[in-house]
Amino acid sequence: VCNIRSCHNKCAMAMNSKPFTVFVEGNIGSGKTTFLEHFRRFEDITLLTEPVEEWRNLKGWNLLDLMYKDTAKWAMTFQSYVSLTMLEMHQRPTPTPVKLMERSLYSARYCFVEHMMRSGTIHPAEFAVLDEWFKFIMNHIHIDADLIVYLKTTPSVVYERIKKRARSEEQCVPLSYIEELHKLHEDWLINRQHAECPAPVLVIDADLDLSQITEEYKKSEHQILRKAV
Ligand code: DCP
Repeated sequence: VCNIRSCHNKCAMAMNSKPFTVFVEGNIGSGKTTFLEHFRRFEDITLLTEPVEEWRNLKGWNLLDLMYKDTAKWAMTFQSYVSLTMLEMHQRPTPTPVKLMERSLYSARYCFVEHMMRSGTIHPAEFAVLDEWFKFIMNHIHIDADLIVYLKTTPSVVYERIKKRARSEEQCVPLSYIEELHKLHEDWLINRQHAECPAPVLVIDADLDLSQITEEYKKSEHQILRKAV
């Protein structure tokens, strides 16, 4: 393996090795999509934004909307489809040395499904099925993970953003849900309460507004592009 740090990316590619894989995680409205867009200017990065549009249109059905309108009935179906689309993203062949993904199978399980189980939204039997799928995937399919970027936010800040962006399905999302999701992200990424935290975590202050956030995003560039600062 070439030891020259600055050419490591190219060498890795020439050797046909796996891309350096980064998951971007954080609460709803924490700016994951904006963060990914910041990296569009760089060569050699594959950006995989979350397949929200697929969740909104599966053969004409808006699963995200069904899930928010009747959570007890649709949460299991929705999370099952989220897992499938996330697995497809994890598996997607990447022709570049760096792969930047919005969310992962891990946050689906440790934040969203965990919340549904703890709040009683899904039946323990439904949780058991989702959990068995998750464990089977973890035990039998290799999921590349080299770095997690955690866009850390204050619940009240993202709550205001969610109200402002007015995604129709999210109109009824209460602050308490955002607070609980925040705690689950913290438990997973900061307090390490689950066995699996698959990669080192880089924490970014994502409370800053758009005019200031670029400077904050820049701080992560060298770790993602793996160049000397
Ligand atoms: N969602 C869910 N279960 C998951 C993943 C997402 O219920 N396993 C829901 C929560 C949101 C919508 O899907 O209503 C999209 O959530 P994300 O936080 O993943 O994406 P955002 O678009 O909010 O990200 P950001 O604003 O940070 O770019």
